[in-house]
Amino acid sequence: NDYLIDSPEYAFLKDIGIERENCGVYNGSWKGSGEVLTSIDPGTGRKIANVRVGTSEEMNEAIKVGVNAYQQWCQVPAPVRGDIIRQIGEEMRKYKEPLGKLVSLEVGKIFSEGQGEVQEFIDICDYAAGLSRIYSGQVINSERPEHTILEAWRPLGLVGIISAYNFPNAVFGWNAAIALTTGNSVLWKGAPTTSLVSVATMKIFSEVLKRNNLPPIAVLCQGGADVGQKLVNDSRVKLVSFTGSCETGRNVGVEVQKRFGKVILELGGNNALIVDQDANFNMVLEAALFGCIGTSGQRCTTTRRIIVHEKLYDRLVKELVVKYKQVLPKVGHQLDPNTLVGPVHSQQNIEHYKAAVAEAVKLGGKVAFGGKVIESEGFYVEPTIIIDLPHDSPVVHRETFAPIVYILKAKSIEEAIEWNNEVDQGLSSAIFTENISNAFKWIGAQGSDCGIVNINTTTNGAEIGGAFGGEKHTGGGRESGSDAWKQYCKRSTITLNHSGKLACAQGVVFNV
Ligand code: UN1
Repeated sequence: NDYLIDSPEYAFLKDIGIERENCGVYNGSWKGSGEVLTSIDPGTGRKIANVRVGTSEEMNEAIKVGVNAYQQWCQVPAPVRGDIIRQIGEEMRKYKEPLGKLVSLEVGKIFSEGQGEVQEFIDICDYAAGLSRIYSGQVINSERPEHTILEAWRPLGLVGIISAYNFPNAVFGWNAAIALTTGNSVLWKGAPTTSLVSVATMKIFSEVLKRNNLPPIAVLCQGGADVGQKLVNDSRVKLVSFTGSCETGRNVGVEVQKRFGKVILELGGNNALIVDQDANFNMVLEAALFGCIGTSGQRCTTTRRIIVHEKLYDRLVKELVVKYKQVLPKVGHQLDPNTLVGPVHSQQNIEHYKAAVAEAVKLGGKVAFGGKVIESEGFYVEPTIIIDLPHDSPVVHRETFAPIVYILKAKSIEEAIEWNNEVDQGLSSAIFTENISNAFKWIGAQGSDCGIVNINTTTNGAEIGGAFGGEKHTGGGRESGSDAWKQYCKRSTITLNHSGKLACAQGVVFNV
């Protein structure tokens, strides 16, 4: 019994269409002639199942299929499109438990977080179904008599989605639900190490399309960098929504811009939680715990820095260490109900963790808690607190995708905000304060420069209703709620002359 899928405990995988050998390409039918990837359980290092991914030629075909399907889909009335998305949400509801369990198993996140991720997919489908009936343009007053200016939002065409391993289901959901509702077709490449989630999600998705006699308006091509490159460089892909590192995202942004395509970039974060001197201390402790070590520190919104007022510094370090001590026995397999912190995703995360701790110590940091890899068959590290580093140490300014937090002591809220903003990344941020002036300073022009600017709640765990994304090296894109849907559309300004006479704007007279 080499593979987990062969043991009865993992029979739930079959309920969501996973087999021992899977195809990683869907373009109306399932195929894949690239290399075989073996998905592993980061909690044990054991094999789950295999996926034969696509080649760049198969990516090329998937693009063709997606573009063709678009021609039909863009003519379907928006509320009818919304109803299809509603049905997809219903289907995700039906499979929430086994699909969420697969998310947990393949990523390494605990059961409730795996379930929570599929819940985000369901929520965005509900949102998109409503959006389909209300998203609209406007009527603008014209300066010319009997003229009307209209603004309309039309689909772009085929939208490419490249998602990361840490949210292998929800990130596709946010993009696909909104892109499809606004009349686009979508082409997805998930992270290679979470190919099973891509396959299971697309199976559930495609059943709804088939049942409604729709062409493959959502296609999938799993694969490596060459396959991703094809998607990025192909001008038939009108928008590329990319989630991943700042480094790769910068290249994606430049490549897509070269061909005047559009991008949505959701890149790294270096999210700070600021603790004012009058903060609700118990709430800070809870927020820090979930923020720093939830999802084993592998959300882009994870709290990476705690910037605390000097009056509360000693107490916070002391009490957070006590909390971490209580958590340590709860580090374990992601599907064990007693686990609070699962493994990190791969050996690579372990290497990054080790390098960051070593560098921090070399730079004069002190490990207040943790700091070591846990020797076991999976990929486990100790949740880690590092103190005494200068706020601008290189390691503090870098995003390490692991449960490490740097606690920094600040003299004032002004200084804390300055440190919050001095990093390259600009995704999420939070302040804990009861002081109304400081709260308004935080959300004002000289406050946090991030896309997410919270007060008295965590840096992570954003809801789908708001726009999700960040500034600076985080890439500037926005997904999910608010008016993020506009990015999946082209805007047409329509001047309509119903006067029967031609009149130039600005009073220009031009006739012979
Ligand atoms: C991510 O880590 O890629 O705010 C996204 C959150 C989630 C999304 C995280 N809703 O934590």
